[in-house]
Amino acid sequence: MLHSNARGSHPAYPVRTFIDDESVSWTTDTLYKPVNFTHPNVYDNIGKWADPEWKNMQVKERFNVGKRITYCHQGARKTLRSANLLVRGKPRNPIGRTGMKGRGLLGKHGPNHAADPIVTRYNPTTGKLEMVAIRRKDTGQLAIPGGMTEGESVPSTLIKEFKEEALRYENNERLKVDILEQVEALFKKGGELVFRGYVDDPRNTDDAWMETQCYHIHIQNAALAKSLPLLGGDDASDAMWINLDDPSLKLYASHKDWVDKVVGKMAHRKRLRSSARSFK
Ligand code: RP5
Repeated sequence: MLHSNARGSHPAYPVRTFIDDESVSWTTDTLYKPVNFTHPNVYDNIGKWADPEWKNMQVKERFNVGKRITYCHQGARKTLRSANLLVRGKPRNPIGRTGMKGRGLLGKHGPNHAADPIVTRYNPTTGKLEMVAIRRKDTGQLAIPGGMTEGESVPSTLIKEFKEEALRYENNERLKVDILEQVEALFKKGGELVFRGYVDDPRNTDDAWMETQCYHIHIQNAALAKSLPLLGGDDASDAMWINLDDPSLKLYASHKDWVDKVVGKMAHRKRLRSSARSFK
């Protein structure tokens, strides 16, 4: 993976130093002068969700950064230190150069952890596999309704982000009781792990990057899926069912890679079901 989004543009970022495919790897010798950028919003939130600047951190604080968890190598859980992702004690992007140092919009030095729920159904009319997607306010792209874990567990982030970004049910007791309880019960079952690791996110830099744990939750109950009150909230301007059978579908960051895995898995299961039926 050459993390093309992490070398690309973001509406809130200055233009990065250009990095061609050959120069991504840290082991390639090249004259490298990355742009230095940390967004003012990060400085405003130091001590909340953002770390202090590296130069202002005590030796012990820096050492503790090395104990942070990364899932970058095929989803294996390691500390940054044991995964060899520290250079002179400071975390360095596991995939390679991004053309930018500093933290951009990301608060943590090293991995910034997120959780992503892929919620699917078969459309009752077309029979096609669909997913609940949101439209992100920052880039305008369609995306999985995921979010930062912010110290919470992955299961509680999955349901929290899904509710915040994709559902609107306030002041509607019927939705709260009938629908929300069923959705929460589905999430509580846990879903299936699709991916765990580095996200090719356009906010990544050499010093800070996104990692996620992505879970698949399929809604079999067609009536429940149909009555989800989909409406964008928080970081999302819109929420909707999208057809996953669309070859032109583009999604934020690496989201399409994980969605493709789910599409493949569901197609395989469908084939197994129909061959089991033909043997009866
Ligand atoms: C992506 O950013 C993750 O896959 C997740 O969808 C998202 C989390 O960031 P916010 O939506 O909270 O900005 O890398």
